[in-house]
This record gives sequence, C-alpha cells and structure tokens, in this order.
Amino acid sequence: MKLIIAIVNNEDSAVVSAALTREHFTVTKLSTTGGFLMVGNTTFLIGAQDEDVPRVKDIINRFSQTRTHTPSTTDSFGRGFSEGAMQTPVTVGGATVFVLNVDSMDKY
Ligand code: 2BA
Repeated sequence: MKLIIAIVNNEDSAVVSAALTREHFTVTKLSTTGGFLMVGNTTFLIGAQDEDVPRVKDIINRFSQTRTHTPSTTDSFGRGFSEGAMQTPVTVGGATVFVLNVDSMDKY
C-alpha cells in the first residue's frame, strides 16, 4: 500500500477531489500554505493499493493546471521571498506528488 501526498492549487482542488471520489478513491483534504508564495493550496492524502497509484497520479495530473502567480503587495504577511522579487511572476503547479510506502493501515 502507498500513501500519496499531492499538493494541488486551491482552484483545482474541488475538481481533483470529485474525480478521485468518483473513481472510488478515498481522500482527505488539508488546507495548507506554500512556504514560498505564502498562499493557500490544498494537500490531499490518499491511501491506495500499489497497482492503483498510476490511476491516482493520472487523475491528479489531468485536473491540475499550471498557473502563473504574480505576487501582489496585498498578499498576506510573512512571504518567503525578498522585497525585490515581489512582482516577479512564478509558475505554480500543476501538482506536486509524493508517493510513500505504508507499513500498515488500520481503522478502529
Ligand atoms: P510554494 O512553496 O508557495 O511555491 C510556489 C511556487 O514557487 C513553486 O511552484 C515554484 O515554482 C516556486 N518556488 C518554490 N520555492 C522556490 C524557491 N525556493 N525558489 C524559487 N522558486 C520557488 P510548485 O513547484 O508548483 O509548488 C507548488 C507548491 O507545492 C509549493 O508552494 C509548496 O506548497 C508545494 N511544494 C512544491 N515542492 C515541494 C517540496 N519539494 N516539498 C514540499 N512542498 C512542496
């Protein structure tokens, strides 16, 4: 079994979640924040059988868009980049996906 951790743009999270659920995968969504841009994104936790990992990755890939984000002066505090880089466009996504081995999974 694998644990798939997928960091997805907030704007894609609903459609990614719906597509995974429709294919009978169970997902947990966490509200997260990127350390570089300091803007919200969504992290999915998906427990899946080894043979299903390619399907999960394909769904995430299909519904995650690449976007250009230009940080604005009204973005939240605590941004992780220098003042000089503030207006520089940054390419974000599609999705960042990690696949981890799972020793066991139990439900009590
Ligand atoms: P952020 O950390 O806010 O990063 C947003 C985008 O800024 C990144 O897009 C990348 O294009 C750029 N970026 C990030 N760190 C940078 C740096 N040190 N120098 C220059 N540019 C940088 P993505 O790569 O698509 O990442 C989107 C989000 O996925 C990230 O948001 C972060 O929340 C997560 N992520 C990406 N790679 C990760 C990793 N290796 N470990 C943990 N989280 C990761």
